[in-house]
Amino acid sequence: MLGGLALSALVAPGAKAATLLKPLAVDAWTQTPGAPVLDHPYGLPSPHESNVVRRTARAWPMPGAASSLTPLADLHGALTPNGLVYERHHAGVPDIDPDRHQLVMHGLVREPKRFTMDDLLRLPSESRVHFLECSGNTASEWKGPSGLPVQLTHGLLSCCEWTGVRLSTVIEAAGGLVAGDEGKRPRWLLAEGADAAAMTRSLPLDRVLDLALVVYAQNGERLRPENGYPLRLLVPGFEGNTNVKWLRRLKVVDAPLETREETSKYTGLLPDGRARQFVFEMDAKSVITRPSPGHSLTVHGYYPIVGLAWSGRGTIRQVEVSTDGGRTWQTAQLDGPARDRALTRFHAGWVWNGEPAAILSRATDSTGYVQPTREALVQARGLNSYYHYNGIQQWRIGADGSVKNA
Ligand SMILES: Nc1nc2c(c(=O)[nH]1)N[C@H]1C(S)=C(S)[C@@H](COP(=O)(O)O)O[C@H]1N2
Ligand SMILES: [Mo]
Repeated sequence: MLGGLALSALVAPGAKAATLLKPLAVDAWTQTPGAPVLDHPYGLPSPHESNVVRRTARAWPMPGAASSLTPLADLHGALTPNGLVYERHHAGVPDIDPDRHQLVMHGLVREPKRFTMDDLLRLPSESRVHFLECSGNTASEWKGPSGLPVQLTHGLLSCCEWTGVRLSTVIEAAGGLVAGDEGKRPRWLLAEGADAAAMTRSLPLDRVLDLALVVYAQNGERLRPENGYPLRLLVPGFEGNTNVKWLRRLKVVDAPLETREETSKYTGLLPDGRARQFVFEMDAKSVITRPSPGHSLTVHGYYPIVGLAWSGRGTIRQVEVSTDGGRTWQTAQLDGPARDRALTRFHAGWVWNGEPAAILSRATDSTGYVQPTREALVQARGLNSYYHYNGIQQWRIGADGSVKNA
């Protein structure tokens, strides 16, 4: 672990003798006043961080259909800054006037209702930290190591503090659920977006009622246009697609609507020809973000292994790290108390002796579920699956210090 011996190895020999220290230079930026406060009424990152941006891995065939991925290797802590939250649009980003946008709550509720944004802002609100992951995240690894860096393998992933109104509060504001055959037929919730894709999903109401939020803010400011401004559904732990952006309609129904997004898409073809449908929760997963492909180890000695772990079914109980390709494992330290359905950062100490190595992480969640190997996943689901890949991810370290997805 992070022992005194390992830490002292970080300091160059000789630096301990204070008498040998030369004074710091007085650089130009210390000698003249800096830029005035109003240069950027809305703050921007340092220009020296201009490489920390969302990137896209592929060309999309349809206008507006695109994704951009979060630069996980360059982030710190558990939250994703708003300008770096991954994006996935099926028909581009609509430009919605918040003064004209309305949400309809109808179907099996007593008093179907339309809400303006002002109406929603007057309802009791709640702020919660949750991850969001596209179920297509890491699909690149189904057939084996893709060679891609972590931004492009795992970057359809972000974590924000979301603020909005509980779904149950919105239902209450519409008079509550219609009584009658309650308990006989489970209720479903249809959610519809106002974009040109009219993204529409059916959700099992009993599983989302206490969790889901109708949100208008992320990380303290109103939603970004690309993340659903002015309103989106947030279903903690559920696959990204169900988190309908630009939300305009919620309808309580007594059976799923079998929309395009839950039949031809977002289903998984199994080896026996059957399909998995309505697979909502994102299974426990973890990935090492540092060191990761593109980094290089430049000295023999101590390196922290840092990464992220998350589960759509609860909290992260444990993360283990291996540096020998999975033969032996050590328990990683979790940074702070693990939050429900949120990214949890982990770190483990490692002394690299200059030999080739293979580093991996494995998450266990609060239900006891352990992140599987790729082989186990393929065994269970075959190779025609695309969504919900959560296999253990390995990075190879070469004798030259290079880090590769191989
Ligand atoms: N209306 C609408 N909602 C949508 C989408 C969309 O294209 N239109 N994309 C979905 C998909 S596939 C994902 S993974 C998440 C992405 O959310 P983000 O762009 O805020 O990261 O939004 C979901 N909600
Ligand atoms: Mo997605």
